[in-house]
Amino acid sequence: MTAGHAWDALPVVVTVAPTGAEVTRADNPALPHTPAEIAEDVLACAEAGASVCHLHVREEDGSPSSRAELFVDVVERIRERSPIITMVSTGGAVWMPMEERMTGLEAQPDLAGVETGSMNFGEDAFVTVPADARRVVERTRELGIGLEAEMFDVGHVVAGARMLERGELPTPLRANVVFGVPGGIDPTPEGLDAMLRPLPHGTHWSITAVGRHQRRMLAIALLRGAGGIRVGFEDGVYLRRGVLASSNAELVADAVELAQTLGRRVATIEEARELLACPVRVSR
Ligand code: KMH
Ligand code: ZN
Repeated sequence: MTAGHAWDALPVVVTVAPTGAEVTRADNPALPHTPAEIAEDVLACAEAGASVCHLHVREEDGSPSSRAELFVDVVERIRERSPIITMVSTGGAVWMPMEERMTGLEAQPDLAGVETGSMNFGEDAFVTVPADARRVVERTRELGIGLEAEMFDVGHVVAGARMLERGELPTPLRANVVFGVPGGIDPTPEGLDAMLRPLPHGTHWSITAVGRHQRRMLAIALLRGAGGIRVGFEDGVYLRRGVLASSNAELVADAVELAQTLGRRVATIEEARELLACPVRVSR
């Protein structure tokens, strides 16, 4: 919840994460790979109610990429046709060194993610030491890009709160709390309590959940006043148990319906820009 809003009056920011770095076309054949495919998907998602897109890029063969020109291409294609808020990942893929994870910033998106801690990510180590996070913050400051902290466990929330106190993260804190990654916090109501407890007052928080508890976690968070929810192939390829989603837009439409069923209004892109304190862009 953000200060100044009754929890049920706060419009919900719907984010789509269309591609990610781990999911493949073997998981869902509709996964977009190229900048053109990703942009096309994002536009359909904006039509369906998404106001933010969280972007990773892929090579044409589907392998995760860190080429800045692919980020520039996808951000430009989206901006030509939609005011949707663009956000790039600096999480990348687990095997990417930090400098490769940061290349998306050169596309000058509206927002970027920043990891505030390290963890196991399935069988791999996903490492972001404090100096890495500060590097991301510094480059986003130079380029006038807003930030969303990506938090996969309680220690990441505590670290993000400390960074905010030290002025190392911009205010207001925008936090995305992520549930269900093996190695991270468990997707349970108690897990949500634990993640929300250290969040500073006035944080705009959204929820991501992966795996079979996704819909339930989103519902619980919506009832707890979440400011945002995230869906898309990065987080899950199924619409329902055993039913593959036909597109990212279908997942967004379903998330919008869930929010509305629970009495929550979905934010327009303009509202989302304000809620997420997106820097106003003069060029690009
Ligand atoms: N692909 C994961 C290792 C993020 O974008 O901030 C990291 C990730 C998180 O996707
Ligand atoms: Zn991501």
